[in-house]
Amino acid sequence: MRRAVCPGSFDPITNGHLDIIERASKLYDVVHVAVLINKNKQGMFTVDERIRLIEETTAKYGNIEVEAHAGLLVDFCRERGIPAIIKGLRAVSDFDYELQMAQMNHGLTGVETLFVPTSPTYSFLSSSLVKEVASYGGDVSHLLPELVNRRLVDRIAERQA
Ligand code: COD
Repeated sequence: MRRAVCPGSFDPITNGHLDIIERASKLYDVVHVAVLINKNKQGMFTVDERIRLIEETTAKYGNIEVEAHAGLLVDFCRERGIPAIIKGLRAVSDFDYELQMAQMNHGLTGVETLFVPTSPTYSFLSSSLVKEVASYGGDVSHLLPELVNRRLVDRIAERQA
């Protein structure tokens, strides 16, 4: 069984994430989506909410397992026998940090990182930008799965009430 992991914060999942997950799902038998918990970062969505949004938007691929993880990504991989991390690369600006993480992770346990070039449509897209634009009333519906866009608009309205 060939396994890989797509890790991230997914706060919330965007069409850019989905594109990478979908492409990984065609290359591997099982794709684990790991929602990494960062205790120092207050998210827009709780970890459980992020997991549910990922599960609902990736169910159609049929081979995705979604879990939260607090700690090192290499430990997530080691505990599950996952040999490969899949990362999307948006631009040269992503490369420096992604390369450092890939080399550190490989040095720690030998896990490989594979980079998938983002689709040009999503090369400017990040969860943070989407949240910022939406919080000022901008329309980001073309950048998110419909369900995620609805939840984001509702969450911002709740917070601004
Ligand atoms: N197009 C393509 N890919 C995208 C896009 C897009 N528009 N947006 C995001 N992605 C991909 C990228 O590969 C990105 O790395 C990944 O999705 C996750 O993105 P985010 O924004 O949800 O999550 P990040 O960048 O905050 O995630 C960083 C990690 C949580 C993966 C990282 O910090 C980590 O591995 N943490 C665990 C602790 C650890 O092991 N630390 C040591 C690292 S050496």
